[in-house]
Amino acid sequence: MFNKVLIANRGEIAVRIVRACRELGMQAVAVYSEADRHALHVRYADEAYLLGPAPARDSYLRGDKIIEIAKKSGAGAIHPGYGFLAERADFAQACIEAGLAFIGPKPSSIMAMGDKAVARKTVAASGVPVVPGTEGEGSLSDEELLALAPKIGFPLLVKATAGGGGKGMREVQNLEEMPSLLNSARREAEASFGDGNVYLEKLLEDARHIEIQILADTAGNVVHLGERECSLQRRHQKLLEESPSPFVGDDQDLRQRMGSVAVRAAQAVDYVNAGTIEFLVDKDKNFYFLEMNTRLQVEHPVTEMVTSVDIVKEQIRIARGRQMRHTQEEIQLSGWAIECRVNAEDPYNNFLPSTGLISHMILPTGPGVRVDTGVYPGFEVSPYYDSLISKLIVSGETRGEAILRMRRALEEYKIIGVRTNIPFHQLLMDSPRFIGGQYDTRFVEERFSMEEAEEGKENMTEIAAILATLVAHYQTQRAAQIIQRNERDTSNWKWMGRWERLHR
Ligand code: MV4
Repeated sequence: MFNKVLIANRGEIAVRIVRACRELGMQAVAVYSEADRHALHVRYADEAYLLGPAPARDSYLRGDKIIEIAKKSGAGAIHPGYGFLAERADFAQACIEAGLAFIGPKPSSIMAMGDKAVARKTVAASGVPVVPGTEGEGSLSDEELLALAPKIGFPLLVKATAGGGGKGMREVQNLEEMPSLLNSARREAEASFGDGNVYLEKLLEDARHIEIQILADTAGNVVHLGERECSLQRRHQKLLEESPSPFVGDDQDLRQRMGSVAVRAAQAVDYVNAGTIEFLVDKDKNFYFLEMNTRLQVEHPVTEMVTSVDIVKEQIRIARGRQMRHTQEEIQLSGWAIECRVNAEDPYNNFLPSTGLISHMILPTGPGVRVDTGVYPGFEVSPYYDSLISKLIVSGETRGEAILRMRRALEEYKIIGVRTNIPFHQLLMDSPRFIGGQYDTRFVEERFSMEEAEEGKENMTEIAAILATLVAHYQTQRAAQIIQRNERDTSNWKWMGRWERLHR
């Protein structure tokens, strides 16, 4: 059994995995690119090995080199984190063939969920509700798709079978525009995934994006850890996640039904380790399977905060063949957690990535605050990888407490040297729709703008100033009235004397 884990990743998630290894008494091996020589995950690990040049294909995507380093260092397992090699069935298979444990699901599960049309068919056969659309898993020709479209109904979505994350996705309003949209979807899918295959789904409008975290061990136990609300996105990049979902709220029946459907979807592909089932939930609380992410996710901390389950340690235990420590009955959601993704990007300039040296940084701390970060003062943010530099997670007894805590933590957070989206999160925390939990997947792109939110704030200071003036005016008037009454009634000094005797 392994006692040393190679972490095939970088940034905050690599640091997070090193911490889990430490707490389990295991050695952690880091790998890094030339741009990451001074990265935090390298400093925290017990050993670190250079992979190659900065571009991911020359470093963090070099599965062959990573396996070679794992063997050389005496690591018995590889944790892929998220992104990079995390959902590559061929890499998971290569690990196993090299005698290394892959801390994640079986290659066959990754494969089945990786093809979205196969995933739909597989889970639907187990009784999991899917959005109405094309059935079957084979490649469908344009002629077949055009014939099926009117039966599904418009508007509909063309989706890439190799897709996920919105790439190769097209909204189609009518049959006339469909041929050209099919064409561009196929071209984009071919360019992104090397696979131009597509399928169709009815478009669900005004839906929420809610996902269920599951854990499964090799003994066949599968549990769910409740939901995460992930509807706050911009161009398919999540910006904020929370658990529980304000939409599910205290509807325990809905939570329980989504949870057991998620467990069923996992069982349909013989799932082991941590995974996430994505659902679309409409306003009538109907929910539909979208896809399964066969990896640890960025937003796993919000689930950790409300369940007290350490998901990464659980992943490692499961990979060591241990049975899960929790039964479904033992898992209870308690309190509320919110995560803001802090990205090195300029919210005032179309969220353009920002790079450079972090010269100063002060992290928020105190009650209910957790920061998972891969950077520190003196670190240079490079343009080679995604712009996530930190995750700010807060928890509270209630959603209200969590929001107030997030505001306080965002105020404490100081990063000098790169621009961040912290101002965006601050405005979001003041937005009535967010505070009311009234948001769906289109909120950020269609109903939120930095300028408008700030405009509102300018008005607010004006309104506050007017109110303060009015209050001051009334107070002066009231003071004047007291003096007037005293003139008629009795002197202030007599009144004071009486008052003092009464309160002796
Ligand atoms: C949908 C959908 C509505 N109806 N499918 C987005 C990425 C991938 N995970 C699936 N996604 C969606 N699939 C049907 N049938 C809405 C989304 C969606 C979305 C779409 C457009 C703009 C932003 C979005 C955010 C989340 C989900």
